[in-house]
Amino acid sequence: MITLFHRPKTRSSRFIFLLEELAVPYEIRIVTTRNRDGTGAVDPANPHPHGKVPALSDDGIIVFESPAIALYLTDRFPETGLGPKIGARERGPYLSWLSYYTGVLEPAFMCKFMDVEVPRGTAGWVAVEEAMPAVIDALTTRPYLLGERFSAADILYGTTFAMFGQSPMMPKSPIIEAYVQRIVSRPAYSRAQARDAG
Ligand SMILES: N[C@@H](CCC(=O)N[C@@H](CS)C(=O)NCC(=O)O)C(=O)O
Repeated sequence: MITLFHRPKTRSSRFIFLLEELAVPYEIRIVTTRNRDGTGAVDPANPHPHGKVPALSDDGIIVFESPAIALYLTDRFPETGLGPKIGARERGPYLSWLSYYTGVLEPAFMCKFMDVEVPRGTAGWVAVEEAMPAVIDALTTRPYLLGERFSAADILYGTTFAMFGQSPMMPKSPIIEAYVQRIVSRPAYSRAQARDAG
């Protein structure tokens, strides 16, 4: 059985979306996490090494960190077509966008949020102002990051942009707005939202 360690309305919510897309049996285990204001506590039941969410257990095999969970699940259920198989040409862009999400885009957004300047030429990531044009460029000629095919990478990017859409941190872009609409109009997204609400 797949168990998602989850705290409602956090980064783990998008894995309810992915699991709904995959249409495989899963259970949700609600855990506590630390809060920004110093309240809250790591839940001893959560297998993530820092007590963060998401974390996943697949019959005791533990997977943590969002891109790893996305890749694990789409490899585990290849017949669902939500991630290109090993050896497929699209696998290159798939791995690239998954890694870019965690290695570049999230640090870029966090720097902006915390008002920290990204040191040019030394940090492994770039500022939001440089990262977003790369994503927009990729989505200018195609509906999804991999082309015509929706993948788990779009779940990470689409839900992030949906969340930051109204924030001044996010550069306004009709390309991104249309992309977010494509992602949030999926029936699995609505089912996940309902499940996340309890
Ligand atoms: N790098 C992790 C980040 C996970 C993360 O920071 N999750 C937040 C919730 S949105 C959390 O668990 N925060 C509690 C804490 O930092 O202790 C991933 O992408 O999976």
